[in-house]
Amino acid sequence: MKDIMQAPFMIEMMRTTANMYRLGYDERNGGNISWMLDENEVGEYLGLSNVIRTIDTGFDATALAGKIFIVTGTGKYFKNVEFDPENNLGIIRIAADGRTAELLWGYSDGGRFTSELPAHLMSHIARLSIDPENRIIMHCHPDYTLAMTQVHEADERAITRTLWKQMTESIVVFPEGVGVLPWMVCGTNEIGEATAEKMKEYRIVLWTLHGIYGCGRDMDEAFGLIETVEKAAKQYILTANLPKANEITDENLLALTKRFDLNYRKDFLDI
Ligand code: 2HA
Ligand code: ZN
Repeated sequence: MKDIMQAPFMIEMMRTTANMYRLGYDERNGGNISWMLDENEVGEYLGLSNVIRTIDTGFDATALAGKIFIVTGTGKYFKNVEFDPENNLGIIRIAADGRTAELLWGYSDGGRFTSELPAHLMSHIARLSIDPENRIIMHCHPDYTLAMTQVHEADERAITRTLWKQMTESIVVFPEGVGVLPWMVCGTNEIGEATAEKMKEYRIVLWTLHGIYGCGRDMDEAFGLIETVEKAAKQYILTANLPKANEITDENLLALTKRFDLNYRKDFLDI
């Protein structure tokens, strides 16, 4: 067996959580990441028949039976992952009944996966139905995105248009726009179902007065989406109270969609 601490997915989880903590996206135990791993790759590092214990997921994830995920732990701090991954992360496999997670590695103090596992696994199911290559679901609490959900109308078309008009890159990076959920109780199956429904249409979902969900085929895509939305939201918060001298128009946005051949939300433009 190879040393799991050298596994590329382990190194990337440590680097990403540390980076997000330092960016201020994940205070205390805020945020969570789940990454669907390749079974053959995991098998190079772990005996796949060695189940440490089983944990009830509390919902039906039969569509993911047999799939293996590395997931941040509940109550665990992103800042600590790089120093003690075996305690702060876990590798789980969804059992055939769809309701049991088989722990293959990690959560070494007896812990369990993030309280947001329903939102993660339901979002994985939704995204895989749109993009079979999707692997990552990521949630965090970036400052400016969160601030924007306090002061901006929580309407998908309106908030997408505002984000697109903050900087040229926005529509290029998220041409499908952003989904928005109203404030809801977190950690529940209900917010999981609502997030997953939005994920069929968007790779970014804002949770009003809470944070953001992003997804992607790899860590760079999921994180890149979130940091781009956060940068646009920062521009909005920095300038919302100032008179605008220059603005990206709908014609400018249309020109970008042509230049970059974007599959964009046409009904989000006033053209
Ligand atoms: O894991 O961010 O939404 C802590 C959270 C819950
Ligand atoms: Zn959260």
